Amino acid sequence: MKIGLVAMSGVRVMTPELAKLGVSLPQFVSRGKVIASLPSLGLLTVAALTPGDVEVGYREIGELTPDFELEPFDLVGISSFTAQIDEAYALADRYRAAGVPVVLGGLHVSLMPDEAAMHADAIVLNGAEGAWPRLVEDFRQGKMKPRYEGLRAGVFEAPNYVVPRFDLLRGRPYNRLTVQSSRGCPRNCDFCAASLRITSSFQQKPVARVVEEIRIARDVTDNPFFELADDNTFINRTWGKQFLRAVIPLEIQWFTEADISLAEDDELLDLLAQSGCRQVLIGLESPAGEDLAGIDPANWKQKQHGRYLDAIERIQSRGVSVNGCFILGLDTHTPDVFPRLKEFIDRSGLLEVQITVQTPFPGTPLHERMRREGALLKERYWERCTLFDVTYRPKRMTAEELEAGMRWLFGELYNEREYIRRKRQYMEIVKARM
Ligand code: B12
Repeated sequence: MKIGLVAMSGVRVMTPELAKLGVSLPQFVSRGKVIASLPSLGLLTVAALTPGDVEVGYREIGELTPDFELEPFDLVGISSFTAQIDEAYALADRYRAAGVPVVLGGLHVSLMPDEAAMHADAIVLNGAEGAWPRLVEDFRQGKMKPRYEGLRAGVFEAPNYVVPRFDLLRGRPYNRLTVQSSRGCPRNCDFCAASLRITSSFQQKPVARVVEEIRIARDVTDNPFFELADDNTFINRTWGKQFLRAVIPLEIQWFTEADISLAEDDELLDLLAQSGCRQVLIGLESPAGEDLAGIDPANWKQKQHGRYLDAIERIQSRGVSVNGCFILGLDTHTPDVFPRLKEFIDRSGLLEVQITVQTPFPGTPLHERMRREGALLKERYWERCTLFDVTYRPKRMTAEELEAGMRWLFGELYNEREYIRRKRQYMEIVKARM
């Protein structure tokens, strides 16, 4: 028996002006190209959960073309993010029309199960852990069910935990690989459509397992840069310090996502730098604290806002850059948010910034609220869930103003001159501490 595991790859932007602008903005494009080559850690995990006597083919599809050739698999499993879900459904429909049963799983499927079920012989909700081995056995016996619920907790504990099949990547040209050290995030922001939605609580992998995965993954590619596929890595600082101490001897370079509280602990920051961490991505969200009311249930982000500049300085002075992420189009944002954000970024010393438009991903509290308020531009807009395309009527500006503001900021932030300026500022911060 041979199972095909298929991931849709690459990055997406629908708005033509942004897509066109993207092509001419050097750093934006280069970052896009670099990350677009990441493999699907979700499917490498599914592959590892597959019984050993079953052959597995791992495939990535950048774009589904009409002449795409279907392979003779006995069963196909397709992964899902919202932005590419219609391509995933189209591929599923084609396989099914050719008589090959299809299983759909992943984030979008977990959030919109009834929609996904129309394009699949079976769907898997939440993590594949706890569901996929059962499904494959059922399939073998000709009694695969239409719906399986995977685990929302305990995914990193025996017997559910498996080392993702990094060996399936051997011989392919990856210069970056992902490893996951945790799932979920206690902050619980209303817009978040990441692993938080498929877990019941924050879960962390034992340090030894993460280190082992890095070692295995490093073996299949030539000295890759590692990205932790986490939502918020350093929630538990004791774990964080153990992890960083264990990473130092590996001599890797890596990147992760965390929240600003990381900057409260000097020892953690020193270890972070020593461990080869090159950058942490942090959701700062807005240039003013008042915009953040209600984003998370405890108003945690709003309470932190006053510490942003100091925290950025403390992290970056160690030689670990901060990639500050901002969301445009929050309820309080008027058109003056664009120059205000530019001014905040100039002042912050941030080496890198990622600006995105607020996106009501289906299955999130934000989506539910906007649907209730009648703010959504269309009922179904999944292909626009790219973090760059506008999908709703903002409260204090028009959708056109939000799009125009995004374009203006793109031009202001992602250009050579601006990058050199930020780099110089960053180097000064690093030197000042030496
Ligand atoms: C790595 C990554 C990518 C890689 C993906 C490579 C790939 N083909 O998978 C790249 C760089 C290509 C990418 C692109 C995009 N991404 Co991205 N990406 C991530 C990131 C950082 C990690 C994802 C990950 O590896 N998770 C770990 C794995 C283990 O979890 P998992 O995929 O959920 O898999 C588990 C279950 O879902 C399930 N499962 C998954 N698939 C399947 C399939 C089957 C058959 C079964 C049974 C089970 C199953 O089992 C797995 C194990 O438990 C997350 C953010 C984050 N910190 O998590 C964003 C994230 C997933 N990306 C996001 C977005 C928006 C995008 C883009 C739209 C950006 C853009 N404008 O282009 C594109 C979409 C492109 C596309 N092709 O769909 C959003 C998606 C939200 C959503 N609900 O859709 C996230 C959550 C970030 C965010 N800011 O919100 N991304």
